[in-house]
Amino acid sequence: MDAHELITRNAAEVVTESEIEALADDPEGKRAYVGYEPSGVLHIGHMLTANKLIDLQEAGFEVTVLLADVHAYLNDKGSFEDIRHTAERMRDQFIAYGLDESNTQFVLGSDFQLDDDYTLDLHALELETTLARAERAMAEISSGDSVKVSQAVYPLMQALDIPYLGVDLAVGGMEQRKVHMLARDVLPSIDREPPTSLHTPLIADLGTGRGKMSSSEGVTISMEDSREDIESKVNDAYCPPTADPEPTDDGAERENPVLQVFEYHVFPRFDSVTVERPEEYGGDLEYDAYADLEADLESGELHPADAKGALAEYLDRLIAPGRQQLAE
Ligand code: IYR
Repeated sequence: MDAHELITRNAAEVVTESEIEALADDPEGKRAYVGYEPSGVLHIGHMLTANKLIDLQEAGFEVTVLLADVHAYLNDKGSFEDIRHTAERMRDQFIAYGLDESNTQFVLGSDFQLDDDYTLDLHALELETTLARAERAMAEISSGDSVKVSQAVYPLMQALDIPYLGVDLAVGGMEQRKVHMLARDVLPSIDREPPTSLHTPLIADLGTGRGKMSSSEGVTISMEDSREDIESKVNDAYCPPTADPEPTDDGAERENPVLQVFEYHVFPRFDSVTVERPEEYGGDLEYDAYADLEADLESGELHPADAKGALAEYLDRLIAPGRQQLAE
């Protein structure tokens, strides 16, 4: 796979295509980053952007993981002391998951976001941004119903992180896109370059195929799960046997989260996937590419129960090193 394919595979969007092409032409020594509000234990949402960081490392990039303690504090995630403590646990989880330790820089937000220069630049961005714009940028990130001033400051700090960390590429889930668009618009006002960004898709809730999989609601998979937990969650997952998921009562769209997890989590990390089946049902199936597995599920050649069995097995393999690290 060439650098451009590694950088863009499974991305929902890149901004802009020509800027990504320029990075792909000469990726050696370029730096990409993702910021995470510390939560201690990695879950499947973190793993999705981490997979992209692993792709980028393979393409020649250096990687920064921002443990965004100040952002978590602004987003009402607890006391600053607790958040900081949690951040320390997260670092080891990322390494256990498979980020290349020799090529990953971990930075705590509070190590630079409280400096004088940063604060003054932040105030300059505050002068450039309407409350309505900041609020819109946060719509898919903020927790809580009522908008606090802290939530208007949050996206401006996220924008400022990009030049302060000196990165060439900002990576995040699709819920981060409006913050990155805001960054493109406001950073030139303080003589900084508009940043290039890459967004990973949102994965539907495992149980229902609706909305987005997250740790706060619905079913998620985390490094704390035992093999049995994973098996039972995957077993209960929504996985219609045909290409047309059943409509919901309210007409909302549904995805097949079992297929999504194969596509975004399993195939990027394994060269091939074996679905074990008893001889009487046709014996084992071997897939080198996600599209073949999808086609077989949708044609009925592959039964959802067999697909789920394989998914639990491969998820368990992805999670085992993190589970082991938590036990140490
Ligand atoms: N908004 C992210 C956390 C975050 C991301 C970046 I990229 C930053 O520079 C700072 C914070 C989240 O929703 O988890």
